[in-house]
Amino acid sequence: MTVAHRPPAPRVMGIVNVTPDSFSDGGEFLDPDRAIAHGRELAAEGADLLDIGGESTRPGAEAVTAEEELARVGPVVEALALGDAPAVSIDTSKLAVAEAALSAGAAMVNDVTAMRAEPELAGLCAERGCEVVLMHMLGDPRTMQENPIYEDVVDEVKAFLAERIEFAVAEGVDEELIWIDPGIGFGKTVEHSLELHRRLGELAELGRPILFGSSRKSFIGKLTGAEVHDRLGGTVASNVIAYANGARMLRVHDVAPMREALTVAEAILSGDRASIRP
Ligand code: HH2
Repeated sequence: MTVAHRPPAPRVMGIVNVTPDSFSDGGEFLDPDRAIAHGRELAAEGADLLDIGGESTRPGAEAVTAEEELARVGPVVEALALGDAPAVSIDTSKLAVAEAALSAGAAMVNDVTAMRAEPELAGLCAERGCEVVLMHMLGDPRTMQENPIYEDVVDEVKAFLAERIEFAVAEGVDEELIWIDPGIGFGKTVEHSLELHRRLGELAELGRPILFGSSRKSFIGKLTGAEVHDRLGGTVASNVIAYANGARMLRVHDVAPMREALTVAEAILSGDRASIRP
């Protein structure tokens, strides 16, 4: 068999939502002890990073204050960033939340607004030398899914991310620490989401690794008819395709099945016999 290409092993980011209203697991882990236990479970399942968030970004979600967000995520970040557990990422757009999380040991700031909500976040990340995720979103979480229109979704996402990389670097962020993300579900129709999967490789031309977050999202339900808790098969298909097309980190709720699928996908794509068990 010819080896088509040999992509480096992807990282898996496990989602820990400390919120009452996240679209798929709202309220399940609002209690800090449950969130911490969930993070440890995802770590045991093979997560390379844990992405901890205290504000839902689902369409129509209520905004929360920095105080409230910090009260939710603070104890969870502190507990999960200890010891040799996976690295912790803080999913926030707020300077105060990011600052506290980084001080408590977080190694990455994942900002769905790509530092547009609070541009000072860039200076903080530069100073702390943390990894940064810049994500594309059209509009804001309240209205983004109403009627997103693009002439060419991939070209526009790419141009946006190029501009945000330039901004972050101008503010002192080390370019080598930046991840980019097409923002599946953030101002995208089903067709836009599918096209972003197919043409993901074009975003890699920006020279930064791609983080991909499609876990349980509505485009899967619109294709399969499955309710939010029943979208694992669709999630796995989406993420395996994203990996084959260039994604280097996959943000998912269900870490164990994703790891299993990636082990097989990686073996197929690389043609490497080393992963075959005796
Ligand atoms: N998606 C969500 C939240 N944060 N961050 C990145 N970088 N990429 C994403 O695709 C992404 C993200 C939404 O998913 P979830 O956290 O499960 O839901 P909610 O925002 O309702 O808490």
